[in-house]
Amino acid sequence: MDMLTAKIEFGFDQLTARSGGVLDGPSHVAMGRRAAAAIGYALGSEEEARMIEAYLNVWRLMHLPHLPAGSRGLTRDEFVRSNLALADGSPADREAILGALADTFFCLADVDGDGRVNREEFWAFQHGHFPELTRAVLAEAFDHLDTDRDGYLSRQQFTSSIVEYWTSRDPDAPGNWWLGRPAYMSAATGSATSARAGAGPSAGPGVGEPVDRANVRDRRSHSTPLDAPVTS
Ligand SMILES: [Ca+2]
Repeated sequence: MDMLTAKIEFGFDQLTARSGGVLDGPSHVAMGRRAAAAIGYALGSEEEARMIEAYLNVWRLMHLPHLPAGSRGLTRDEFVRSNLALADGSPADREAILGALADTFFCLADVDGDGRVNREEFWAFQHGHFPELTRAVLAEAFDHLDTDRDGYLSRQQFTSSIVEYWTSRDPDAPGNWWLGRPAYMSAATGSATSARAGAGPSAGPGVGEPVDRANVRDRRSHSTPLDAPVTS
């Protein structure tokens, strides 16, 4: 399996870890709710409603038009196929679709609106999408995405990381680390080459370290009814 397919599959599995392996409307509501809770917005608040609405819009604009007739959600195969088509399609299409989505996501992630995403904002945003990823994994991701190491993801770093994660076959693209250590680096398929892949910083800032600027309202993560793991 090529590295891009491995990234897409891993991403889909993380994205749907709590929605039974299907990407659909309700799973987007859950993402918005989790992201809002991670930021510290109160349950039932206007801010939470706006966040959920933004995620529903992503569903409506990005995925709904591509659903097979009669289907209510995207399966892994469908998701991988449409993502590969986007990756191998024209750069203009990629920019129009994924670039625009990445821009929307940047606005959602930059909670304090200072034009950059700090470590805590990154965690809160990613937690909405990928609730199974730990703080340690996301801290390692942040370290690789923050290529100039200033403690923030610029709009450019943030959006290009999204585009790279979902479409790039460049093994050196920083965006491969969007969800932490890339799956293909530790996967069995790459066992022969994985030894030389671990060139990143060995001990970056870890779990217990205080966040440099915790601009997100607080660190509480309210659990929500939809936040419970869906066991299959
Ligand atoms: Ca910010």
